[in-house]
Amino acid sequence: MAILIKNGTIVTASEEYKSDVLIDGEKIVAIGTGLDSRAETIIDAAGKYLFPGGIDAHSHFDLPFMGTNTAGFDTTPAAIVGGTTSVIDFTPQPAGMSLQDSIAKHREEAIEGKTAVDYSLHSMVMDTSVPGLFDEFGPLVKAGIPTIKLFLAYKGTPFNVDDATLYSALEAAKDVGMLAMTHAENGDIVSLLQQKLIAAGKTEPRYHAESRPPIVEAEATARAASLAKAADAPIFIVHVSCEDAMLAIRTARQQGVDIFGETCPQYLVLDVDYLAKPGFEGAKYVCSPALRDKSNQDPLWRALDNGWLQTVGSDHCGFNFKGQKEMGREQFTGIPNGTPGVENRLAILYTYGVMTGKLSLQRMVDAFATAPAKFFGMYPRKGSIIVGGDADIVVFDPAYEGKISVATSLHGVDYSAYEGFDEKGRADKVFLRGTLVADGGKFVGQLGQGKFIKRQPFGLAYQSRMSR
Ligand code: DUC
Ligand code: ZN
Ligand code: ZN
Repeated sequence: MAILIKNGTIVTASEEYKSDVLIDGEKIVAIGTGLDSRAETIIDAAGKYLFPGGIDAHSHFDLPFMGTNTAGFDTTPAAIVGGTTSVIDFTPQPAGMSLQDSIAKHREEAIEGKTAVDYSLHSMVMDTSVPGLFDEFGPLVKAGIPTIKLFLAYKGTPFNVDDATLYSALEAAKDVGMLAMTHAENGDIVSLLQQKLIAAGKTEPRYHAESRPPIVEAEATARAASLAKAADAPIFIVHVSCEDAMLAIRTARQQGVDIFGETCPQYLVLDVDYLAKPGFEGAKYVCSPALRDKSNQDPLWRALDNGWLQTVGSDHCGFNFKGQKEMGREQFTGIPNGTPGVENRLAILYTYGVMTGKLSLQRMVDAFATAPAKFFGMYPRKGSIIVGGDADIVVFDPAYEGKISVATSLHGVDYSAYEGFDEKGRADKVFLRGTLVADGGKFVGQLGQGKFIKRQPFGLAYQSRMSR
């Protein structure tokens, strides 16, 4: 069935122009002005932008973490109404299990038949005592999983790895086109500071930020960059939250290290004061890295606009306040880390970036869709509006004005981290592979419609190096 979207303004990572888009089946088959077609459905997009469907390369659906689980893939309609048509979810490695079995388990138990978005998975390297773990990288890449994640943070938990493990993983990864991603915080120092704060009776949510100050992130980021240099391998730093960590990435890249970075909406618009909200409400904002002093926000926007950081992922973690965040009432170290946000990525970038002049539309589209598609091996099938690509399209109404609220959210959790924030513009219609899945802010698709995306090995990212 053909669909013609007429009179819209297409925005890509490099251009903005008025054009029609013809969709046939799951693909974009023509782009041009005055397309004359006998399409069954014609949509007038005059006054609207057409953005590529967003790619959120950082989600945690159904993640067992800190003694509880995040909301599952049945809540992915939240992504769709927020203009995100694909996610790349992090797959934990249960103790003793191979990476490939961990991936199969996550797909079977958490995803298949449930997801509303197209999806892929990053493999989390956790239990390195499993024999032949690094030998799995090649088969994983062949199976369309060309990314691993390693945590320098979370000392004393199954997530944490040491420097030698990161270095060895980087060496093994580069040979097979695998890209290593790193959560860069100094786990030793965080653990020490946590113990000191708790011993001093400083147990409230706001001490979460004191236990992991910017220096623990900046130090681990610089160290990860050095290990990547030593291993002569590319590295991708997730959720960069502060100016100093961003500068560590920029400096290393200027010195020739193939290092890239992501930031997240929470670090662009929320700050450390949220953690001090009264009545334990600060727990809603406990995520790691921690929220920072507001002075970090403009440098992060500037880094995005200049391409010093390349992508924006949500780091979506759907924990309820009641029953889950409350697990840390006695002390902040018991609060499950993470904020929900898969629905809000486009709204925050457009309202607080584009509308304030901090981010160009092209850079927004790049960070929201195109750059993640390139880094993570989904381009050109996904990530742009391009003939032959999947018809993942957001018809964006810039005239819409509203507020973000838990009352209208599809996150499936009992609070919004952005409650009351303005929303200027919104995804009016969202197409996933040619099917209308959101209309007027409502989900009109089906759970189970999302498909697995087999991704290509790392390499295309080299074409999108922006500044050295
Ligand atoms: N940070 C979070 O805030 N939540 C989940 C994992 C992480 O690294
Ligand atoms: Zn992380
Ligand atoms: Zn994360």
